[in-house]
Amino acid sequence: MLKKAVFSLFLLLSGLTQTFAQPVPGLDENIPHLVTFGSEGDIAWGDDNFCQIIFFKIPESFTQPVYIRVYDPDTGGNIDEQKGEWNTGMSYSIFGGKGAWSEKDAQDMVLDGNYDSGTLLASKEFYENSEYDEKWYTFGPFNPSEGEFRKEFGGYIFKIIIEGISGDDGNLYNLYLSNHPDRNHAVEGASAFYYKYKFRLHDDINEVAHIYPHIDEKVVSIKQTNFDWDNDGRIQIVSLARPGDELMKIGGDSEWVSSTHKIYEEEKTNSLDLQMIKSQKGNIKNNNVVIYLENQYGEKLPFFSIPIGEYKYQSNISVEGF
Ligand SMILES: [Ca+2]
Ligand SMILES: [Ca+2]
Ligand SMILES: [Ca+2]
Ligand SMILES: [Ca+2]
Repeated sequence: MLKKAVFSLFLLLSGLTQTFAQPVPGLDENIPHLVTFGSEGDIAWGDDNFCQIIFFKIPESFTQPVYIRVYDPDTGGNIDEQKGEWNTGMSYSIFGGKGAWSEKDAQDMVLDGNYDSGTLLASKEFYENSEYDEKWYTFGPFNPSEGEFRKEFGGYIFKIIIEGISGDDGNLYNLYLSNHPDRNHAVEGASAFYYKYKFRLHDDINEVAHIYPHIDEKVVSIKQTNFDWDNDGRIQIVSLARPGDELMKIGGDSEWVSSTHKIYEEEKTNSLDLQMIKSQKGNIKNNNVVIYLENQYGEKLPFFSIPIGEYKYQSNISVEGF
């Protein structure tokens, strides 16, 4: 057991897992888009504070330039969520250097604190703009060593902050960490992670979305908190120790809801698979949600775009009955 735990930890820290793709949301997550609303948005539409923070880790061994690419960075057109006229501005800022990740306010998204810590490497504002509608915009190149070096990750960390600066519409978008300026090509051994995740669920009731919080060896219980789930089905916990019969509490429109769950030995140094199964009869569309997890000390747990540990759990997902 100890040997297994040490091995999993080694995989996490050295980045030697089979992580060859860095879209956010991740392929395994099956989440269509991230969501950030304009600064005048109505939180009942599913974004509690109009900001999203995503981290990327580049392994120390990777020395070529990297790029952070954004799909549909504008707010307007087909993908985005309109309220009245399109009037939303969105800023995208990329940070590296000391403090980019290690500043707790960044991990906790403390918007009146030092969340924009580190060295600003690039920044751009987007509004409604057909030039960028359903297109990719590329930030970079960045030298990996411009990130914050963290020995425990075995590499360099970059941070992107996506923040509504005006307007009330919903910006939907995707990210990709690439080693190429004009196409998505994975950076071998890199990964993306985040502590508070804001995204759109599929409209199709048969699509199951996943997130993969990483459970380290000191976690004995987790508290999950979610916002504006619109009673859309259920969230079930699947792991080496759980078949999926334990549910996390969800709430209705504009509601914050939490539930606490014990962690089992087999789950430590692994990822949980939180499966989000839509309501089968609610016909719930455009459902934007927020979720985060904390350990028993109130520290936020990272979700990784690619599950880490002894994956994959081949559970049979039943979508009946909700
Ligand atoms: Ca508007
Ligand atoms: Ca658009
Ligand atoms: Ca957009
Ligand atoms: Ca919602």
